[in-house]
Amino acid sequence: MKTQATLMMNRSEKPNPLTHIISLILAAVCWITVSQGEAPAQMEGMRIAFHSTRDDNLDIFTVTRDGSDPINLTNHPAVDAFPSASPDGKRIAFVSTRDGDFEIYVMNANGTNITRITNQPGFDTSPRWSPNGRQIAFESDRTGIFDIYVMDADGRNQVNLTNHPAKDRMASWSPDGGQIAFHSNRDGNFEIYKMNADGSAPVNLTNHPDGDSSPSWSPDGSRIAFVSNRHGINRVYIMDDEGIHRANLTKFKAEESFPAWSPDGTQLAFVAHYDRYHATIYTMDADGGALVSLTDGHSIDVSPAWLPVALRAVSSEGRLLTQWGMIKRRQ
Ligand SMILES: [Ca+2]
Ligand SMILES: [Ca+2]
Ligand SMILES: [Ca+2]
Repeated sequence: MKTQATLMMNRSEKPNPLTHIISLILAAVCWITVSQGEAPAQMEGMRIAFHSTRDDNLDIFTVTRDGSDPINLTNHPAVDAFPSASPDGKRIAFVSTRDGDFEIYVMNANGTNITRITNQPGFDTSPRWSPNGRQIAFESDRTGIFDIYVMDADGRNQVNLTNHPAKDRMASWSPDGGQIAFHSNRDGNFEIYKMNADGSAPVNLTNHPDGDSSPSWSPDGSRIAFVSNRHGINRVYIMDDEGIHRANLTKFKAEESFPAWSPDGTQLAFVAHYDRYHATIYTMDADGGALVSLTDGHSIDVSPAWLPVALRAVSSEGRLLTQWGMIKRRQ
């Protein structure tokens, strides 16, 4: 049984750009952050970003937590995919081919001020903003095979953290920023690993003969959500950060992918893939209950990323705080 990551790699090795796009759709898991030591993230007004084929090419959209008010942030004919919000919610890192190659970009959370921060041949993808906002982890095959990299949030000081001949992909920071989870097939099949944030001391957390992929570290640091096909279909699982106490959260008939913790740790977003052209984003409580569909299933909607509410003072109108979504709708 092939994992989605395996399928993705097989497809990405073909030269057809369309297969590259499909590969990207299947490729990564969203990552979220929470500012360590701060009050619990504000869930009211929070939006969820994702990428979608609904406008005939991949663009990044956001919706409210009930799936309403979709906003296309990129609206560009190139591939725009894999959003990751900065911890303060003010910026979004994403992947685009608008300059001819898969590179990582950063934009404001309202879609303005797009800046490219990588410029290397090959796939540079799956950005994951660090909990302190200063760095972005990502994956690149610039050496010929995927490794986990880290760079400053402006693209400087790019460092290969894994530097391993296996495929190392889909970084997810621990909430204290000290460790990074990822998946790798270095033992012959895909497993979830964690390593120190400098790349040292990788530990295999899953040790299972079936495919384990797409880690998402919980905001309190105690759990890691991931995808496994150990029962014949890719489903969302949860384990503690030592790799024990594993439990399956979902029982969809569809393949599932991209688990992503909400910043307050109460919910997970994930994707159900109904077929090659239809995938829907759901949220659920961390015990698997209270399923909510955020998208209508008419397109491929994947890679959910929780977008913390970016607050700003609007004192002239007597309102202390206004969220980005409200600002955008009023413009
Ligand atoms: Ca686009
Ligand atoms: Ca590139
Ligand atoms: Ca495995």
